[in-house]
Amino acid sequence: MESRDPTVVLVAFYNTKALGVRYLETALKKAGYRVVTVFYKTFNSIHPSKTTRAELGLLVDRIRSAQPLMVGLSVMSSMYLDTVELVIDSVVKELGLPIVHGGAFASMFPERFLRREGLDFVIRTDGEHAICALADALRTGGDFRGIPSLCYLEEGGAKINEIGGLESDIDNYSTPAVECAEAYFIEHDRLTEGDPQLGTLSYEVIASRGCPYTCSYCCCINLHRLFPKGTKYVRTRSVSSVIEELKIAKKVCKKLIFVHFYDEIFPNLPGWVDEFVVQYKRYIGLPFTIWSHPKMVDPEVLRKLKKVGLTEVIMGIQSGSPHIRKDIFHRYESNDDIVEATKIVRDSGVFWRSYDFMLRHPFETVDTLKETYDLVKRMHGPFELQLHGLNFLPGTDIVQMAIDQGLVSREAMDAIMYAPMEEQFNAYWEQEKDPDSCMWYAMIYCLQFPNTRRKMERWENDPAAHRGEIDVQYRKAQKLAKIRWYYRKSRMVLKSKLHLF
Ligand code: B12
Ligand code: SF4
Repeated sequence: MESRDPTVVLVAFYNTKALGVRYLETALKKAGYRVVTVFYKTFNSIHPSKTTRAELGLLVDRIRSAQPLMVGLSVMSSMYLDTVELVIDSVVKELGLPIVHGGAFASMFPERFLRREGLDFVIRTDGEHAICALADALRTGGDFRGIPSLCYLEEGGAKINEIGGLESDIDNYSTPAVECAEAYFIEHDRLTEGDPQLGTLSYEVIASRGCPYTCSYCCCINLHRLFPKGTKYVRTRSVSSVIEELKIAKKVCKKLIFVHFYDEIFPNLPGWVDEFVVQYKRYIGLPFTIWSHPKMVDPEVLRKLKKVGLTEVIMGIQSGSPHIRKDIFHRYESNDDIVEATKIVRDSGVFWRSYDFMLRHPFETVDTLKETYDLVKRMHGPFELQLHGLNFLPGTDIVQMAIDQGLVSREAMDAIMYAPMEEQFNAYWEQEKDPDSCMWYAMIYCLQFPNTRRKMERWENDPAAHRGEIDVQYRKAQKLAKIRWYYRKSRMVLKSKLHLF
């Protein structure tokens, strides 16, 4: 027999860890609601797939039996909108329930989700307070129109309320539900009861919200522009709040061996790291990874973090071309800053160093690829290179730049950004068909391993004469990368079990 407490169903898409939804669960439970959380499919960047009819049926049945006041959909990304649309249609047609949408993408494009008179809502940015206020209004028949950050339809069109009621001290949002009370996981036409996060090897945590930088391909700056004037670019939790969350994670996720900090930039407030290292060592003691930025690496901080388990630093570099970085990506570090940052990270002795690049996009030329090759050669190794393409994301500044420069038409851009997810993940902008572009890309990749690197350095003045050999070396480097992946994972497990930091 289902409980009759006022209930909200929350749905996370392609993300079994979904921090946003877990924060909402905490807020709603505190406000007296029963929360049923459905993790709808898991993330798979290699073989992404749209939902099936059977999965939709399972979701509808689950929602029906929970008898909720409303259903909350977390639309963090535009990459899986085809599945979100199918879920909306099923919930509307078969259940006729109010739906509230939230998450980064819904915050940027609320009107897209306001299509049914009176029953659709969007909450922009932080959802904790607004979702509770909306649930209260629906439960009591109260007036929802004045709720800050809420969007809804009224006669004459969409009503987009000002964003408001945000906490500047985000500790006030408490900690996310590490173990959701009533959780279900739907994948491969099956529904499993229980929180899928409990079986994880790695726990994902975020100690702050926001980012101080303005990269043109990222939504962070566009989201920040929505906030009321004066909202800080970065809001950081206290160390004790983060440690409380991790203590719970350690207790309930029995197989846990490492922690990922998903902060855009690891907290750098005065005193924060000093307090963190003491508490992390005392209570958590697991290896962990952080994201960093060439302008933010600090040898002293890395040294302190390494002592208590920092085993990997992931840093976005994106391009070796100063023009692409500054004028296109809006990243203002110099090549010298980047080389120096890689030296600091290398000298810190952190076990693993991964550097991200976005290559072969419409702004790229063979000359800018050569500049990346030259920069990577100067970087201090060893390191892992993560070479990505560029996914244009709706609402980011780079989209308009590509259109204004005549590189892509608005129609073609929309067709790509809103294509089915499989096609979006494979959008590599035709450069993979250009032989010179492929050759320089392969040469950059080969700089990761001493043997393949030596060959590139030998051939770099006349690479076209060695095209076939470069290709052979590239395939060799790809195999080496696979072996390295197993080495890295096994070392991480050992470090975790034996506390080898
Ligand atoms: C951390 C992060 C990740 C982590 C997620 C870790 C986790 N455990 O959840 C990882 C690395 C796995 C990840 C993956 C991806 N991400 Co990401 N990610 C982020 C990042 C940096 C922070 C998100 C976060 O956790 N914030 C903290 C939580 C508390 O906030 P929140 O999620 O926004 O949730 C709050 C509100 O949005 C709202 N809310 C959220 N859901 C709901 C639902 C309802 C009903 C309501 C009312 C409110 C509401 O309330 C929440 C609490 O306040 C954002 C950038 C950003 N500023 O949002 C990008 C971001 C969301 N990611 C992005 C992308 C593209 C992706 C990927 C598609 C990348 C890829 N190609 O593989 C995948 C997709 C994953 C997925 N299935 O959604 C884009 C989305 C833009 C877009 N148009 O698609 C962003 C905006 C960054 C960017 N590049 O611009 N990501
Ligand atoms: S540094 Fe990272 S999170 Fe910050 S704006 Fe740039 S891409 Fe986005």
